[in-house]
Amino acid sequence: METKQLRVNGKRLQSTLEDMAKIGATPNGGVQRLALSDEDKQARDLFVKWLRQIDLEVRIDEMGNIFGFRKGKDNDLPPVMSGSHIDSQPKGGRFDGILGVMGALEVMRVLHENKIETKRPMAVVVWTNEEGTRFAPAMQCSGVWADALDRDWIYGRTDINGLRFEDELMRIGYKGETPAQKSDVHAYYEYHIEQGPVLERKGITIGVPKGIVCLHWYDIYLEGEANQVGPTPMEGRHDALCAAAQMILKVNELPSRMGGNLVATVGELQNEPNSRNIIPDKVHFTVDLRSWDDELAIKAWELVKCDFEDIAKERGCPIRIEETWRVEHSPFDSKLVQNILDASDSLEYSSLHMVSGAGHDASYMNQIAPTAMIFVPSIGGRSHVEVEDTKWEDCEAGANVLLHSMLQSANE
Ligand code: HGY
Ligand code: MN
Ligand code: MN
Repeated sequence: METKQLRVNGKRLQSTLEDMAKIGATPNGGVQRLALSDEDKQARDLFVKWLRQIDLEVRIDEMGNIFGFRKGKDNDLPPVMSGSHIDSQPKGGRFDGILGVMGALEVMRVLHENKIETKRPMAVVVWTNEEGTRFAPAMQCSGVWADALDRDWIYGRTDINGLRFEDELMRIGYKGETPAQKSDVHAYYEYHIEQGPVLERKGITIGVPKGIVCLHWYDIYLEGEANQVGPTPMEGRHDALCAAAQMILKVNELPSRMGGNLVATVGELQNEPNSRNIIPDKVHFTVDLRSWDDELAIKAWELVKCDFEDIAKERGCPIRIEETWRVEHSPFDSKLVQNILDASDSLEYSSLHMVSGAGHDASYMNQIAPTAMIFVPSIGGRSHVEVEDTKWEDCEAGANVLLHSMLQSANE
């Protein structure tokens, strides 16, 4: 068949997504597949089985990244790669990450059953721990592969129960032999739900991000003085939770203080001893800052860090600040972006140039290879929630655009 006529099998894509959604299914229709959990392992095992069914050469590296390689006519040429992540948020959705993995798998299935030979080899990839919710930071293992994050630092990261990344990776049997080291990649495409409201609001099928914002993650630790809430006068208390509360409001005010073009969020908080009749003496909370403008995000951080130090002093609550992680904003490769726009046009899908406010493994891949992304609408603009949803016909449309964008790159 002429490659221009090729289309993905939308029903098969839907059924693979439905099969994956059964793994870690939550009562309200979402998924919980935390990185390196048993559910993550189950989904990985199923994915590897599917790779082998279409004769892809499977390689698993020392970070648990899974690659499925498809030969081309000239296997000395750098491959065209596509992938995303299988891990999810604690109460995550059925499309975040997994749509990009299943979309790339569907592309490989179409090429396999139509016996399409491409000039270049191709590969589908699952990056370990994109979410960073169990083991912070995010995009860890694409970061190691892109030589932007240190393998042993990631190996030593612990979850809230003190379990180490490396031990959990070994426990699920995915600490592979292959070094997690970058190699030449001709083009990297990542297919993903938009996770925002823009495409749905504008009635557009395909989002084509010009790039991804910068992401900055910080961890704040406060020490107070615990005491019985009854007899202890308000005067002279060192209440770590009140100090945190003031700081959290400062984070929330930051975007307007900086004149916009920034989002700032405190998403995680631990409070000890977390008993209603004890003044809290240990608090940890996280700060997530994002902007297309890296300098603005750094300026915002310097500003709010001063506020934190003033509040800590005023309340007599010593503070420890960890500048945990920063990844620069990533402007995508204009040629690959054009490939996606052209593929959308030839398939007669509407498309829109936009920016990704969500982080993706493409942030790191963009540092070492020509990279671009394909978005499809999120219903209600919701994501990282159990109600996350995307129309099946949009899933099919995005996979068709991925198919033809990858073919364009694989034959040049
Ligand atoms: O944080 C993010 O945007 C992604 O889900 N890791
Ligand atoms: Mn994602
Ligand atoms: Mn996510």
